[in-house]
Amino acid sequence: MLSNKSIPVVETIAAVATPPGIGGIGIIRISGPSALEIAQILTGTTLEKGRALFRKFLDETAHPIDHGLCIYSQAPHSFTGEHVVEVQGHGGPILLDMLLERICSLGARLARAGEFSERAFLNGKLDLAQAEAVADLIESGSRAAAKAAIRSLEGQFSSQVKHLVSELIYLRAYVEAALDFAEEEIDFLADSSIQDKLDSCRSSLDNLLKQAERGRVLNDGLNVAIVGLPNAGKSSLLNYLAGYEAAIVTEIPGTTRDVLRENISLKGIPVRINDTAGLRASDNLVEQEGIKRAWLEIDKADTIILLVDGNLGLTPDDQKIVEALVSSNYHLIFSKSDLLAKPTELKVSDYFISTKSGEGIDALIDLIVGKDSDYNLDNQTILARRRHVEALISAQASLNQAHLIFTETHSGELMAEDLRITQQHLNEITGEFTSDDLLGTIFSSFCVGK
Ligand SMILES: Nc1nc2c(ncn2[C@@H]2O[C@H](COP(=O)(O)OP(=O)(O)OP(=O)(O)O)[C@@H](O)[C@H]2O)c(=O)[nH]1
Ligand SMILES: [Mg+2]
Repeated sequence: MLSNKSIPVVETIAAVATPPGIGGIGIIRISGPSALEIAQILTGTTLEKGRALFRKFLDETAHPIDHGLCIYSQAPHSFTGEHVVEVQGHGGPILLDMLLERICSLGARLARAGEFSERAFLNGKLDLAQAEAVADLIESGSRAAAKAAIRSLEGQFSSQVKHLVSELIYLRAYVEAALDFAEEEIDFLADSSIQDKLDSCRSSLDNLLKQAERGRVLNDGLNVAIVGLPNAGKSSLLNYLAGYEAAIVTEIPGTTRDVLRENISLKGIPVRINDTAGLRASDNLVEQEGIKRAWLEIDKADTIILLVDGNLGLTPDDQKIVEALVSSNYHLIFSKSDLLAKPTELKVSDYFISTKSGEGIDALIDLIVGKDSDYNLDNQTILARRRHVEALISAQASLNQAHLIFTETHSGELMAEDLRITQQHLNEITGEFTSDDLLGTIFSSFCVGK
């Protein structure tokens, strides 16, 4: 006997799509197979696809709860790819609750966070990077980020990933063909066109990674830690950049204990500046705790500003800090240049600043956010997430490995495997190869109604 038990039933979902609170209009979105039927019972009328119709929204006794526009989008021509009806009533929270309750009593259930976007993804209306761009566009913290997010949403990021994947598929086909004709493998791999294709993939990937890293910074902001010996001028720098006296500044070494954080914007990029306790050996419990926290900030920072008192120059104690900084993402900056009799005593390549005169601060900002990083002027920037950058870094590592094998061992089999892994990492970005767990994590971070 035939049974349809294994076919999952698609439920119709509904949620308020406008933000909570009072507003002129409040929108409820209904999506799924029964969306039209529910809306037609709700309005007691027939709806037509693609037309905004003014209707009353009725309760079970046919009394109006509210009235407004109803817009029906027929599957698959809707955001989710399913039948969708948007019910636009007045924007009062109680009213919208009543409407939503009525819609649920007609057969819909409340949507989970991100469920509309998840359905759009599952129905092939958006790829994963585009679905993420919807959330990032809504949450963008600056104009530059919003502009970059719409570019990602319109597919500028995904199309570059897809282009790279098709280059890789071509290369894989070439290498795998060589494996199928094992005796001729050496000849195949000696073919200079493989080298050319490999080089082309590597340079496209490097370029995409640079763009994604910029997009990630625009999305998340940069985390900058100011560190150094006590009295180096760290808190003075924080205050200068923040534009007000956020931190206590005194000539007593060891003034700052807690980490002080200020969110600022440098050249259109959101930056979080963290001022930390001076790093030195201390018997004081409170200071010890501050120093411990300073090291935690160092671990988390995208960029570290290691401030050194310009009057004293690089002392053995500064040298110890340099040695303890395992990562290379720090800039050594000399402070208090206004006190230097002859700043030229320093090497030309050294950076020096003064928070008294403002000298060197513009150059320091360039150092933090990158010299040519006016994201507002750039109309190429795409918005990306840390997840995308990590996938591109993994793809780069396996592609470099494939290159190494190609140049050194000429093993077609190993090379084919690395190319396969590279492609898999790239597919994680657009969602063609993504675990259900990851999808769950991504979509549940969206808000309800999105
Ligand atoms: N002339 C001059 N003095 C500065 C400058 N920056 C800081 N100072 C002075 O240096 C002393 C220490 O400054 P802070 O900003 O408190 O130094 P800090 O690195 O935060 O010190 P701790 O919190 O103790 O680790 C204060 O007396 C500041 O006025 C500068 O650019 N020029
Ligand atoms: Mg301080």
